[in-house]
Amino acid sequence: MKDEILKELINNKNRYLSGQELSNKLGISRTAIWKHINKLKEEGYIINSVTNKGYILVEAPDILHPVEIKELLNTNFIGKEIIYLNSVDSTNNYGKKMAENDFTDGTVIIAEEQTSGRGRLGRHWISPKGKGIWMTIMLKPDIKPDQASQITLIAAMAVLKGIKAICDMDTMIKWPNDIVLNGKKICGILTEMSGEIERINYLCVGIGINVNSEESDFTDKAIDIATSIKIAKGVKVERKKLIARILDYFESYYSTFLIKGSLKFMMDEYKRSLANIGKEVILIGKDGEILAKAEDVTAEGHLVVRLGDGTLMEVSSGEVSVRGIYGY
Ligand code: BTX
Repeated sequence: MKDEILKELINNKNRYLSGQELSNKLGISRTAIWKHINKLKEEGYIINSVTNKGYILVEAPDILHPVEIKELLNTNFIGKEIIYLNSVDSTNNYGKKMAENDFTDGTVIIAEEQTSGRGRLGRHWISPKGKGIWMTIMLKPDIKPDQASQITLIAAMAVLKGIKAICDMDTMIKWPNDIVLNGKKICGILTEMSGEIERINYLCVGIGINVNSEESDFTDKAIDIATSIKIAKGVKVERKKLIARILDYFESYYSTFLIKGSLKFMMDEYKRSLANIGKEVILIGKDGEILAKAEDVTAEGHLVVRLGDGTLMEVSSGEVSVRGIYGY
């Protein structure tokens, strides 16, 4: 009921809503309305209450309340269901546990803080409270398991476009799963899959974005390679708006991908946004490290590299980890 009241207040931002009006609409007593309003105030919502006029929302706190995010969304299924957590070990872990008992396609898990945020290969992902976007999009795509890594490219495009739209900043994609700004990592994507040889059961698309993190939020080691939108821009960014816009873009690219069955439709745009094309890279695989030059990305999402002897080779993100020689 508290969420219903918040929704009414958001949709009537320009006028006072009387206790009676809310009571008639929601079918609860005016005293109950008053109690819920007090709860919202405790959560940080600034609501003016004026006798004989009613309630008006003056300011919302910087928390990722699902009701507010849903009001900003323009999607058909992504984020129609949002699970909001104050603190969690990892939103991807939460998603996997949730999937044991089924879930609605497009459910998004959002946390204010991750205590054991994960990168690839068990690496740690720094996720301080209230500073970033730590979220997982849960999907049930009818695609082959070997196409799963292509969803990472879609997520990267969606983040890049969302940041451009909301923050007016140009970022770049470091294939396959990072977004970089001024040569430093601003976002990482971790796509995990549960499936069989021929079929995907579900995907967890984990997205971590350093939005309002300060330099002091990063470890000494990470600060050399990481940055945040706030550090670069100098001002705080509204995380809710950024989440909504990223999810809008994600649904748009993802739906087209499912219809067309390929990423061809977005590859020109994707390649224009790539930081590592034409750059020397180190491919780190199970057999050691190879020096190569990144030349292209295929519609299957594979990186095409030229080896020292001039031959071309296609690598998938599952096989290698790519490191730039001079930053990104
Ligand atoms: P990655 O393995 O490419 O990057 C991890 C590396 O990045 C770390 O070893 C560290 O050097 C550096 N790093 C750690 N934290 C940060 C940070 N906040 N910003 C920049 N660099 C950092 C990238 O893995 C994939 C990360 C996905 C994170 C999301 S958050 C929501 C979801 N839940 C979860 O546990 N992981 C994903």
